[in-house]
Amino acid sequence: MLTKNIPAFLVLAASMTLVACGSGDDATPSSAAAEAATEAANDAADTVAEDAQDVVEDAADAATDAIDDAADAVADAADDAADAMADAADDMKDTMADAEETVSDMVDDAAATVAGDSDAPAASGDCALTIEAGDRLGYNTDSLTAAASCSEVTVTLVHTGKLPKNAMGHNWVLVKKSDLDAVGAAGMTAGIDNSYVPVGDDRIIAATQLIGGGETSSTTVDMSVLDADTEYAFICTFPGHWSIMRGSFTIG
Ligand SMILES: [Cu+2]
Repeated sequence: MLTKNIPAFLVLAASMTLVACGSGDDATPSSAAAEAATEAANDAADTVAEDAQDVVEDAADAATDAIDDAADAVADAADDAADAMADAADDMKDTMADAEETVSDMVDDAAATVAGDSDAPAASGDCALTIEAGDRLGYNTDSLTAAASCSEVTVTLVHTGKLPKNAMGHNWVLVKKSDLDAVGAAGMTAGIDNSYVPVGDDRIIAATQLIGGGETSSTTVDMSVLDADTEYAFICTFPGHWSIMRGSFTIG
């Protein structure tokens, strides 16, 4: 604006010089000088007005730009906030999914543990076997397997019935399969006080007590006395039971 004013000022000064020089006899040059001065003044005024308008327009543009920039900044901030919230929501979803997975795994593990526990007697049962008999003639299994790695195996007989041992007593006696019938027969005469197990009979490898309903009795089998090439069997020597209550005892 200042640079634009300088030519106008110079024009105005020149006009005034012309007016001063033309103050002689001829009125026409003087009038022409006045006209030129007026024109120059008008031009200068126009220039000033134009400059002012430019300044106002520039200011308006600047203000508009500033408002636009501010609006853009607000929009950007809003976008950023929305993105951040979306990210946070995604993160939360992931976290919850992870948590759900963890809970699911824990439930599976717990279920596996419970299942494992219920299998535990069988799984660890190679050296600790359990067999049951109730108020009917018969064991709950006709075969037991002891791990060859066991130095000794504990066999526990559980009477799951209610009848007393003199009516429906059971025991668990381990013998060679070849001795089964002979030991069964010998047991009949051994008497209930000896659990129907022949006393001092070296054919008896292991034997529990005779038990009635609700009772439990265990015996330990010394695995070192067993021969891998020999077949072994278990029987109940209560009179009349051995023909039915029998099973195979194998080394696995
Ligand atoms: Cu029996």
